[in-house]
Amino acid sequence: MTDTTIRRIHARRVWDSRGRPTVEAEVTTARGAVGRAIAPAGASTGSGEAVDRRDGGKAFGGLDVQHALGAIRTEIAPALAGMDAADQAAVDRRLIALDGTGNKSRLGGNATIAVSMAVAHAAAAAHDMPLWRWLAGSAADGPIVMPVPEIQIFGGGAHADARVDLQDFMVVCPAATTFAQALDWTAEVYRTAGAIMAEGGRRQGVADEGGWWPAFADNEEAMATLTQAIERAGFRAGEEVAIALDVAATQFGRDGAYRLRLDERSYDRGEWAARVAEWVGRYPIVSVEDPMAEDDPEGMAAVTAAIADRALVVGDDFLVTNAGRIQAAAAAKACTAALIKPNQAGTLTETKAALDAARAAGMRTIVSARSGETEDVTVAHLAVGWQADQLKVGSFARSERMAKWNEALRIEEALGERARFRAARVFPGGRA
Ligand code: 2PG
Ligand code: MG
Repeated sequence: MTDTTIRRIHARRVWDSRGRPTVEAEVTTARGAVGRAIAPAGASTGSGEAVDRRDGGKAFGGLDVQHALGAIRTEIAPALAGMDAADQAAVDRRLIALDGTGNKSRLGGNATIAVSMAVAHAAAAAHDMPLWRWLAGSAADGPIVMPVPEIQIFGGGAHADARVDLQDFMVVCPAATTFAQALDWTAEVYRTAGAIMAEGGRRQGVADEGGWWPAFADNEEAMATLTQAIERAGFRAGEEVAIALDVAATQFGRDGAYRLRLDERSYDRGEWAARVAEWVGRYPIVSVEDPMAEDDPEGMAAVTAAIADRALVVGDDFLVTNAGRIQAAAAAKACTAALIKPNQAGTLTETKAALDAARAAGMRTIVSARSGETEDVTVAHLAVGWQADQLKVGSFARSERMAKWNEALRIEEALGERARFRAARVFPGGRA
């Protein structure tokens, strides 16, 4: 038998893609297998997320993580020593009990997710398996469905100093037949979009996740320019390559009122839902994330009623990778897909429970990275191992993004003939 007993857990401070401190955990088993993982960090966070523990004070804008590292060293490491890394559920139960709060605020969600993911990596390493295979369990020997990549072309919102109000202008490739081909097509669209911006004298670098900086006169111009980029790159917009938006409306909506700074317009709930539906009608949009604020389930249900036959309605800040919230949203018909972010939940087991709840409710599932990322590629393995419908890790530039796309490419290659890619079925109206 492989010995997966946890012998040692080491915590170190490393740096994320925004140059901010973050938590890395390294788990070593009795036989010397090592698993390592790094906590990511969001910028547009939901209020129901697991809480990142940050030190405050002067250093690094108050964002240092010495307390979270201390929690791993003095509390988590001793509590998990001797436990079985292969029993993820038991490890995560211990983490949750040790924290004792509803939102990981005592130990820090950044401490718990780094440890939880590192434990999974250690168990996989002890079995001499890639993480996706360890997570897939007995399913690993059959056909494996690769996730559809959802890739940002223009950044915005909290990732671009609110230069435009909407956050992510992304593409998906419903007609691609492999994960690799979806990346090929996206590379052409990304490059073409950059060329269009340069022609207009509007190319001003990239936003936090690598998407082109959104130098637009209004929010809708981003959608029009993206449609133009898809077509000029040689694709049929909506069929071969389509648009996916993350509105991230919690950033500009409160109490049922929505204010677009750039457009200098305010909307009430009904008007805003109608505006979003109008965009879905006018542009080749097949997915809309957080169209309404996290405190507006009524608005989410209104948008879902209006567009669900044409586009996915995705909950991110609205659901915060929480199984209970996902069940409630399904009952209220408030969305049709769930974003799944490990650090919103704080442990891998809770992340998987959220994904299972979404799937059981008939929702689509999108495993997602954060705007603050690192070279850690765990999410690529989660998306494949759990056979999520989509993978969202930002744009097609900057190595903290490309590391994940490239890892998924390697996995698809390793799967060979066992890899399946059925992009069209993910979106409403797509073929099975
Ligand atoms: C989101 C993510 C990724 P953040 O809103 O979906 O784009 O952003 O990590 O800042 O929450
Ligand atoms: Mg989002």
